Amino acid sequence: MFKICKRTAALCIGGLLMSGLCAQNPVVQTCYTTDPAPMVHDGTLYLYTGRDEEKADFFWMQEWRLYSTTDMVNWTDHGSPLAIESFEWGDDRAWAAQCIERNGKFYWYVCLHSKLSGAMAIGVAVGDSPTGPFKDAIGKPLYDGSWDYIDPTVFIDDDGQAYLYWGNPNIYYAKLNDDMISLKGEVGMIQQTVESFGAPNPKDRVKGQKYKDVYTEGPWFYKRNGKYYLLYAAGGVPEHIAYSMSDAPLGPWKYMGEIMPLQDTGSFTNHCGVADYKGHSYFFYHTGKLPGGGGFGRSVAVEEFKYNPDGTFPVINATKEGVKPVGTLNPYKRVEAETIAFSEGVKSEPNAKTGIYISNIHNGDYIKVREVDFGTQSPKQFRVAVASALRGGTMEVRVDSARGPLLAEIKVEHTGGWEAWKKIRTELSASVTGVHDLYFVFKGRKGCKLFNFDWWEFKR
Ligand code: FUB
Repeated sequence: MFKICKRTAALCIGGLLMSGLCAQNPVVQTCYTTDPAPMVHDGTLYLYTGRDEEKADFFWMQEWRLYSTTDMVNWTDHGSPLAIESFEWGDDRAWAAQCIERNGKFYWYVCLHSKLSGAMAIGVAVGDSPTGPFKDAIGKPLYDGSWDYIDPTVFIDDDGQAYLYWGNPNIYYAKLNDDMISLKGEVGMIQQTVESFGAPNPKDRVKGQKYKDVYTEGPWFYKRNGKYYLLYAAGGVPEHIAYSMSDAPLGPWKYMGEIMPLQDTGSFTNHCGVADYKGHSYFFYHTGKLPGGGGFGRSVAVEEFKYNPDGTFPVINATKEGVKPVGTLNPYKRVEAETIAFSEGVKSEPNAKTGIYISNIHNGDYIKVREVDFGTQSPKQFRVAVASALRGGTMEVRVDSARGPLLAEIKVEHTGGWEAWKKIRTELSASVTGVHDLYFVFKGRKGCKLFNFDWWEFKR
């Protein structure tokens, strides 16, 4: 039997194999994702996002989505736990949002178009776990009534006081009561100056005058080592990411410069979120770089960075390679098919009973899963759950590249429906130990859907 012990080199020379083989960005390839808001809870990094529609000509967004990781390279799709229809008073534009935990409850602050005011409003949903289910916490907007009530960011300070910031092009703020679902006191507006944000308040700006920078939208508010940070999309469109710092939660703010300068992201908006995880600092943003994407077809990407010794940001540039793994994946515990490092062609879909699964599998599509740790003893068997309403196809399991050594081959036949799941097992054709990337390469009749894929696991 062929033995695979050491990692075999993946061929990453441009265009030699499939285009995404060395890419980690964008982090989700099964649909468009926007406006990233990372949250670390209980050892897992959760990534709350929006979703652009296919072929959209505006931000006609209908749902928010959720992904999670424990290694920064394999992302599990949790579907859409919150959508426009979760808010009876909303009718359109599921725009930027952020989730935070307090006393075991998860508060997801969103903005959407309000039927009540005919403008944008801030809403809040609540859930008992980071993945939901979530429901509108108050059955009405938290703050309603203006085009620029968008992009809420939330932070709970060390003294327990929670704050919201939002706005485009004004910067609004409010304190939250301890219940997290009502505002404490009046909503305020931050006075923008050249010193604090690079330019005066929007109403005081002189047309045609070039300013140092211009706050636009998408604030991201947090504290680190006693300093407060407000990151934001800046410069009008196209947007870059800049930031201001302060010694207190409500300022005075000091403009600190650009973090992600204008560059070829393929999107005229940008929107950031920052998180520390497993000893590393990560900067999330969005681009238009998924095939078919653009200004209204955006996708979340991530870069690792190190704060400068004085707490300021380095310049961060967009890459295709993304970040390095900070963990491994256990193949002996059932792995959901929607846990993906990179894929081409496939989509994800929800099922009320079995959860999210992978669909839209065609000949030549593949799913890559990274850092699979087989240990020192090779598995003997590979198992999957699949379903097909047509004639099925083949799943090849390959190691370290899409044309790497073949570990197993699963023949899928008609199972009686696209959600008529069947468990199939096969003995391995090679032995494998150590840490490897796995590729599920799908083969079958050209043009038609082959089968759906729910989960996989190896057995010793
Ligand atoms: O995604 C819709 C809007 O585009 C967001 O609310 C803004 O921050 C910009 O990213």
